Amino acid sequence: MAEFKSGFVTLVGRTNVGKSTLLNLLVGEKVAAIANKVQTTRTAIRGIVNRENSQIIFTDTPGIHKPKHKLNETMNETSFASIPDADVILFLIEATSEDIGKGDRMILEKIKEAKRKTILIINKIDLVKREKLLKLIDIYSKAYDFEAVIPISATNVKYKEIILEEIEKNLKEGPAYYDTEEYTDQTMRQLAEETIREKALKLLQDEVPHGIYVEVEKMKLRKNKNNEEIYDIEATIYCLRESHKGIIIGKNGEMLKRIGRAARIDMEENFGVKINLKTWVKVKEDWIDNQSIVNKFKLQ
Ligand SMILES: Nc1nc2c(ncn2[C@@H]2O[C@H](COP(=O)(O)OP(=O)(O)OP(=O)(O)O)[C@@H](O)[C@H]2O)c(=O)[nH]1
Ligand SMILES: [Mg+2]
Repeated sequence: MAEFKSGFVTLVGRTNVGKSTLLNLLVGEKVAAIANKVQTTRTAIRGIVNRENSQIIFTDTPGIHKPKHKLNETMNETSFASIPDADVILFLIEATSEDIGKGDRMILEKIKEAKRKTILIINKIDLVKREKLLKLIDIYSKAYDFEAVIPISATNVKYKEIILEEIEKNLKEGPAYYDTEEYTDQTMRQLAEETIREKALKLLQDEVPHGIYVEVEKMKLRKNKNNEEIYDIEATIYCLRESHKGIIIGKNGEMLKRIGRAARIDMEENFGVKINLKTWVKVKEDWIDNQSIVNKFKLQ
């Protein structure tokens, strides 16, 4: 019989390279928020893949970026702190890169220090020509001794198995750390908060979405008149300024309704249960520089 393997795999990379997209692809469930904006992921999110002969526990991390405030600093710290703890690192870069940029070089230095097994994932190959890709592979292969270099498109499911097999090859014998039915260690409350934040990120513009955080105050399962199970969820979207509050609520409350509707549809699909979602918007100035609030996003 084949030995059972297990291990912790961390996804690291600059912001917006597609780490969360890849995590969701590998897990086969939506565990992390995705948006075409920088700094979508704020905290370490675990996704679990259970295979016949292995259990792989992934940690998605906030993208590395230039810090402007305490939240940013904490996000970078969370990502760098996850590197030495990993059995295998998935280092994601964008295929469109010409060279090893400053952010990627910084990540590579941390990987070198930690001396962890690392697989280089070159994402978004749908956006570049082959010659450019080969050049990039060459540059990176000279910079570090990667276990493997895999060019992919995280939006295409055909790459899933290739990556999982490569990871499995690099894992050691070990037990299943999590129940094999589980695919994340996030609570439903955290998933609900992330879903609402993702919709706000997608629908809002400029600096507004980066200054928000979501807190679910109530989550209660009940039966409705037709004896169907329904979750009552109440959440508050905190933002930095009165003007932001106005934008989030929108004319006649339209924007908040859109955010709520999109979040509800997503959650009903992911949780497999009807949802009754109520949302409020409140201003909490300077929360982004408030260490005790920001600690909420620290690596657990
Ligand atoms: N064209 C293309 N776009 C992709 C691919 N993978 C991801 N994206 C897009 O890239 C954007 C960022 O994806 P995310 O998964 O949120 O990126 P991230 O690295 O988690 O970003 P942060 O959480 O901010 O660090 C989204 O709009 C994705 O749809 C890909 O293979 N090709
Ligand atoms: Mg992300």
